[in-house]
Amino acid sequence: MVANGARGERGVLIVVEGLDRAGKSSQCEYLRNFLVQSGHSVKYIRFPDRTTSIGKQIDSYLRGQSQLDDHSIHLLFSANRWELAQSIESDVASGTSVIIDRYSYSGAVYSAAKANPSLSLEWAWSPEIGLPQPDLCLFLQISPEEAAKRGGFGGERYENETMQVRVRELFKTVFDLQRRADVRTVDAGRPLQEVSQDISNIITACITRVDRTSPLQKLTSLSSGAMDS
Ligand code: Z5A
Ligand code: MG
Repeated sequence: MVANGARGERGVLIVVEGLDRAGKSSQCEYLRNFLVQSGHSVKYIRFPDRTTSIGKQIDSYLRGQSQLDDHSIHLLFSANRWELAQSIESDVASGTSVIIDRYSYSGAVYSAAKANPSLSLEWAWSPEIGLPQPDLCLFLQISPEEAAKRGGFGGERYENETMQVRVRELFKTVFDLQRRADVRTVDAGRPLQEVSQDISNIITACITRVDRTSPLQKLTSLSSGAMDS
């Protein structure tokens, strides 16, 4: 695998998505080590980034310590990505690969899963348009039964059966519509090492395939993603 920096190429932008307890953060950690050992400079970001002032408002909302209108919290999640967008772009441009744990796809589907009549999936996607488009999105798929074996729901908002069922369906819809995105579904219900092995194979192929002399693209509207394909 050709490490970043070689021939002045940019880094790659990889997003890891999936349902609750699919193992996203565990696999991001694995992926970071895998890329570092392969000679890459790597940054790991997770959304929500609860450290910023916007992130602190999100954290309080998720813990049930504050109440916010559905649209307002949705826009805060998006703003939390926008506040890091420039630094992601400049890191990637200077040869650092960036791994992101949850991104715009989670942003759109969790809000749309609330089934608020004035918060459609299209509406939820709109503020994401123009953010850096990942070179690859790994979608960690897990059945409700396998997820349940990893412990019960935690105490945060959205950690309940009704939300998770809707979120599962909406992830399918958003990936069908955003066909520009290179999405690879990984069966995450298997032992950690088996999942990691699949991920390293997919990443190695992605790094070879991506044209790292061209800049990152931007996320487009959901419908334009479908029409272009
Ligand atoms: N949200 C939103 O509404 N809008 C947005 O724009 C964004 C997010 C970005 C908090 O997210 C909530 O915010 C989330 C979506 C919403 N709500 N829900 N549900 P978060 O990312 O901060 O949530 P988290 O705390 O990281 O939980 P998680 O993502 O569900 O977990 P995970 O990262 O997928 O799993 P993990 O922490 O790696 O592993 C979970 C456990 O399973 C742990 O004990 C592991 O050791 C174990 N594990 C992992 N993999 C395996 C395998 N393969 N076998 C056995 N056990 C395993
Ligand atoms: Mg996580």
